[in-house]
Amino acid sequence: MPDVTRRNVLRAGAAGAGAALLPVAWSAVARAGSVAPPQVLAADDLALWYDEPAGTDWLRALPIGNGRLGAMVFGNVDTERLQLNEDTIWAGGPYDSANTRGAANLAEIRRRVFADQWTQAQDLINQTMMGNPGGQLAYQPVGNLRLAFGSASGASQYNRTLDLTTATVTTTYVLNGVRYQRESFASAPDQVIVIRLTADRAGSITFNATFDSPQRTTVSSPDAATIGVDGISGAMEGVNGSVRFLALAHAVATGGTVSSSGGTLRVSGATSVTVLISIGSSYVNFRTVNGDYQGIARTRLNAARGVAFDQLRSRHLADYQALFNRVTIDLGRTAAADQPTDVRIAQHASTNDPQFSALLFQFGRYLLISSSRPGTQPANLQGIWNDSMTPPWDSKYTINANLPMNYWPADTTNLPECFLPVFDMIKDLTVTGARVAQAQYGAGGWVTHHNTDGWRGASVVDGALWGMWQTGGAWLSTLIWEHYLFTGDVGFLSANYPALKGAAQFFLDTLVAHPTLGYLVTNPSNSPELPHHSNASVCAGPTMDNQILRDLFDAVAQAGEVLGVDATFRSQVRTARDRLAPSRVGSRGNVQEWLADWVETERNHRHVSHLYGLHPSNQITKRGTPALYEAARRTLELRGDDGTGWSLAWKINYWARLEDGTRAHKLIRDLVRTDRLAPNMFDLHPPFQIDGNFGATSGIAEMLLHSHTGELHLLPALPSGWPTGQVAGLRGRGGYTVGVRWTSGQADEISVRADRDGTLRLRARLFTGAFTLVDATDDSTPSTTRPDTDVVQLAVRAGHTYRAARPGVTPSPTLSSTPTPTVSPTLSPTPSLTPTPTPTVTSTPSPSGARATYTVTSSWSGGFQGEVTVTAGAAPTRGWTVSWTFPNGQVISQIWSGVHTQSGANVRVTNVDYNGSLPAGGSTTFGFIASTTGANNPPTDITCTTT
Ligand code: FUC
Repeated sequence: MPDVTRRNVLRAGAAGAGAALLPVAWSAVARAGSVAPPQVLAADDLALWYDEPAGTDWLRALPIGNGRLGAMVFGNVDTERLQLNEDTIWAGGPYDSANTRGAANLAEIRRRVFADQWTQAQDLINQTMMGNPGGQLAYQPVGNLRLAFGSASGASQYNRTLDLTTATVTTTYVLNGVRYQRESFASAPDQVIVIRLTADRAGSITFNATFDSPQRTTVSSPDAATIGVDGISGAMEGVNGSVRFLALAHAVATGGTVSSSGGTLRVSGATSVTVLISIGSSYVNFRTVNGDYQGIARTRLNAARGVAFDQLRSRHLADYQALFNRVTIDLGRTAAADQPTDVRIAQHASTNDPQFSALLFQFGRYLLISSSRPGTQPANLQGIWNDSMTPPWDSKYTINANLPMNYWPADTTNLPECFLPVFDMIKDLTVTGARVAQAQYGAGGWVTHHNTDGWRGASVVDGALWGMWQTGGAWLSTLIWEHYLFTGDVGFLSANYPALKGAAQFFLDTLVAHPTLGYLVTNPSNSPELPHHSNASVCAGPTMDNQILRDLFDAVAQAGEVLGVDATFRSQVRTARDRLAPSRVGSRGNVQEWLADWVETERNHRHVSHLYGLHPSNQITKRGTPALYEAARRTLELRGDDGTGWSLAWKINYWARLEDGTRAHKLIRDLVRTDRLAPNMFDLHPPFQIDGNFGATSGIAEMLLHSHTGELHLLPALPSGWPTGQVAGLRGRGGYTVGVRWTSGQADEISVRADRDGTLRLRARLFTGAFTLVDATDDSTPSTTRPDTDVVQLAVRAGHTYRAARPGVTPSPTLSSTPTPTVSPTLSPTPSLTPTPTPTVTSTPSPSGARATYTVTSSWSGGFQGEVTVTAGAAPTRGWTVSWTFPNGQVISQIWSGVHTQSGANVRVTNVDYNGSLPAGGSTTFGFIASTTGANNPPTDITCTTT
């Protein structure tokens, strides 16, 4: 395997143009008389659908994923292709990115920057401060599974969908009088990808299945119904490929025959077939790659083989829908939704298609659920979907814009669990980043620059112009506090506080006083990727750095207060914070991007970093800093609307924060164009970059709800294009679940459920007229104050839902589910524990109040899997905890929705769903997969509690 020439990729894309990678803009023609297929209507139009297969075009294939495993499903009639990914298959192997030449040149670099000798400073950075190696390593594919069916000639009634409500890709067609159907999904509970093939005439399914891969691999037939591909990741940047992987595909058929030899799986004359795909990787963490990848692949396949397809599917649905169903959105529907998805994109500029915004919003949530789950890698530049050994920008993590924006919708759209991989990554970076801080700056704490990869590279890469940006770790650390603001989870804050503190420590150690202005500034750094003079981006104290550091220092000080720790450190960071340069209005009425009032060399540059203070931060607000707020608007006018896919998505969020729904909506329309959205709705930089999808979802949420100034502001940027609609389940900082319904651009009804006791400020135009406000949980009328004409303030109680409405408006049952804290869950029927022998439950569930307890004893060894189904009683319920405790000796390899902790000799697995809701009679399933190092370690004391 030749060393991947990453620099070539970089050259094509580093300036952001990506010219060599530009896909040709595509087109699609409206279908006369088209109507959405019944299954799309059944999904309330929350489905992507097409009347043609993807052919060879990856950007027409449809993504499925369970956070760890990903596949692009092509849906071709003659040969189905599943292009496969596993989220830890990275080129190279563990490496230490710190440059051991030390910090000796830092003083001279700083001197040159302060002397306005920027290019000379960059030269010295390129000579002395680059990481080792000078670039990072790529995320790589596993390969493809192809099912060859034979000729497609004569196929008709073709249709394929990606149903976002079930996370399933379905392909149907009629061939030789037989209706065929394929359903594919990636199951998180069972950790396999499942393809179900059915036909309406017995014995009609015949195909050969094979693996192929661009990696160094060998294929095999491990048994009579299974094929495998065993490989190792590629070398790159002089680092040998070291991640080993095994993918297995196994077929179970009803009717017909199945055989496997020489790496080919043959299915003949079957009536239905289930193909299970399992993938194991040797990546354990950024330092270790000796995992039992073959054991993992086999254990997961063997466990799934014992589960009937219906059960696999129902577990997948329960797991996925527990996340996806938390937010519903309806922006109205027009006949535009009766065209296939690619046609809708191609026509978007000339049609009124409000449902497409709802689809785009939910597609981003779908992609986050599918690419980022507790215990997995964070979503990279392509989520988890990549077919190339040399993907654009290595498909890694770009921190100066892209990685943070991937997670903007995580909390606001009620997917807090999907955020967790980022905090695991931050923890890794505190280790590698501490090495870089020490070696390259002689500083304590930890630092990360503008990129990282699977190995948690933390040094300066790609050249000073792009890479010499110090505040990557600082920005990531602010996400800890941000997440805490939504969840109020003190345990989480405490566990992640060391990372926050370490990020701040680095800057306490490295900020320097500006020689003339006196401010404490970063030096050297840049305003991401934008030269302020010809070929010179490096500078001291760019506005974005100052804004990020203000947030970082505030966060660490407030976290220290919450946790009651580090009083001295707190006052140190507060002192440093007060010496940072404020954001300023420049000569053009704009927000100044640098300390000096320079004019950017590229007026329409894609990065608008200095408005970080407007979004995601709250340093620039309409009512708090009116002058800067106006300057932010002027900045956006000067920069212009156009940009890369992700840049457009940033601007949706910006205009939403500027409370300009018309302009935010215009930016959505700019993003829904054939040069910015692929036929499969993947956002195009171009090329494909998933951040634009996540940014769009975040932007739509920001148009409907703000919570960044200590209040909930409903419909702050509602465009006239969405005159009537409803959204439910959005989350606000402070721990609120929010729903709102509107007609003619005006809220009719607002619902807010509080997680905690506190004071709630609600801002909405509704409050400027007549309205009613009740505590819907106990039917009382809360007393209110009116700090502003459109603001109501009230004391709220944990678990209570408050409803404001225009007089005479009938409460909508779908806006919030009424909490019924007295409901007892049932664990039904008994905890299911596999494999055999089935563990013995020695006490039956005895729900008392909102709690049920089991004691379980049994013998077991090897792989282990357990799950509990929580069923609501006669009334809906919200919020529950399921926990298992069992003796030490297990390795928890996968859990969904929750955390595991080790306390003394016990491992405790806690599956928490504190935001989900269950309708009356509804149920959801929680579980984990563990492997053991010893036998006879049964779980004990399974409890379930609801709140
Ligand atoms: C930054 C951006 C580019 C691209 C890359 C992945 O370098 O400036 O536009 O998004 O990250």
